[in-house]
Amino acid sequence: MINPSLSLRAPLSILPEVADALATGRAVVALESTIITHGMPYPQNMDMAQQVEQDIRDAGAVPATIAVMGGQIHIGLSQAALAALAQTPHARKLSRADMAACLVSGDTGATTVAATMIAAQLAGIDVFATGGIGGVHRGAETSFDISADLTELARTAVTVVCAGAKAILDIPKTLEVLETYGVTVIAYGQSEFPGFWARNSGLPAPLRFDTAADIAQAHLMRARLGLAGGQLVANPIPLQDEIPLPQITPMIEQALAEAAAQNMAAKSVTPFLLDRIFALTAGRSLTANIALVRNNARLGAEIAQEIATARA
Ligand code: PSU
Repeated sequence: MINPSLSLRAPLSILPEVADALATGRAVVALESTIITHGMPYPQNMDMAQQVEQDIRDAGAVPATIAVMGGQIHIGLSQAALAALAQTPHARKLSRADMAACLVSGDTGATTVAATMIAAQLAGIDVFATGGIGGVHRGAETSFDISADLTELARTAVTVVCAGAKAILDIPKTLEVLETYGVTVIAYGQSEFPGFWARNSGLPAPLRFDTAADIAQAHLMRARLGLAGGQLVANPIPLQDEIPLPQITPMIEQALAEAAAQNMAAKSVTPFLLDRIFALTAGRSLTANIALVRNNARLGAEIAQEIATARA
């Protein structure tokens, strides 16, 4: 359900297909746009965005890609808007801190996990699928670089499906912070926390569920308990698409060393590292990234349908 007290005031522009699905209680899956503008090069980013929307439709749910344009938070993008966004190289990368300011300025802004969660909650969407979340960066004990995605998971009641965390982050510290914040972290179908490009990370997941129905029930139970905050579902990349940990680890280490040598900081760190790892893996990281986002979209659609059925 749309939260009327919030959404009446928020400048939301909801695509008719999405508005119809929300009004009739059908399953909707939110998608972020930073992965389009900052996570992948053109034209692969546009192909990925269209393919992922199709995957969600094929799985029986309605996709809602979210972005800020022209002073409105768009919940669902037309094909033309999606294509335009994929070719906007200087879109702002929005999080909680700068979303309102971007709406005021009228600039085009891509939503990170944090900003997409805020928009999804305003629109009444429970489930959001993406590739990777931001987390605690390596060296955070001195840089204090911790993604606002983690704080958002602590306060906004959306279930986020990702493929685990990338080893460009400090994964043990990321899991520690999520635990401190009371975020439900669930590995899907395995006991180990997945490592994005690799199915494993060497770390146990806090929780494991094997069905979308159980994940949906846990989402609804959090609401019944009145708990703020969301769930993070970590869905391992399909076996045929993974870059095993021993192969990807040295490339991650090299990219991190280059980022440090070039004094990369704040919002530019993640896009820089993704770009370098793309080059070092000769493009394989991108193929894997697309495969895992599609896999997450399909699981997100299943969870959203289970939630819709339970509410009907
Ligand atoms: N991880 C990816 N691709 C991405 C991102 C993360 O594999 O595009 C984006 C997401 O939008 C995420 C954001 O919310 O980066 C985190 O950025 P930061 O670390 O600056 O908070």
